[in-house]
Amino acid sequence: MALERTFSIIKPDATRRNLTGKINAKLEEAGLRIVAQKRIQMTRENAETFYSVHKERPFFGELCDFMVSGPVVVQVLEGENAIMKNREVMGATNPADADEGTIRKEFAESIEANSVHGSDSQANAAIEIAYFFSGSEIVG
Ligand code: IDP
Repeated sequence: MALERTFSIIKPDATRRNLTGKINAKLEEAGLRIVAQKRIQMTRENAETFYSVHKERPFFGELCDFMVSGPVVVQVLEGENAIMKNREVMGATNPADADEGTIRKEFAESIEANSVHGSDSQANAAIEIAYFFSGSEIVG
């Protein structure tokens, strides 16, 4: 199996409720190593660029409003099959559909305010990591 890196965001609904540590514990318990992490305030431009794949969707404007509504924690996670593993520990997009024990089942407020983001492919992980981190900020 390949050692992979994936990009993760702890979203504003979770930072607002002071859940960064609890979410990080879930990630680490799943075997993911946090090799870069910083708390930032996204700009509107950051949010629109980050979610540009969804720009035609009806929820795009509200999603961008939500992503700039408070601080986020951006992270690089490393591990065997990190992309799939993180998607598993995150749970389904809609917390109503998420499995027991997942981050979204335990913490998400709604399909929009669903506490975490995780890259869905190697290509997107590389793009998303490079957008938020320089190479020297990632220490494996
Ligand atoms: P993912 O985060 O599980 O990969 P995506 O379909 O890529 O899910 O959607 C990106 C984000 O857009 C979701 O995490 C959620 O915050 C938001 N979102 C997705 N679907 C809806 C919706 O139907 N209404 C409102 N927000 C949504």
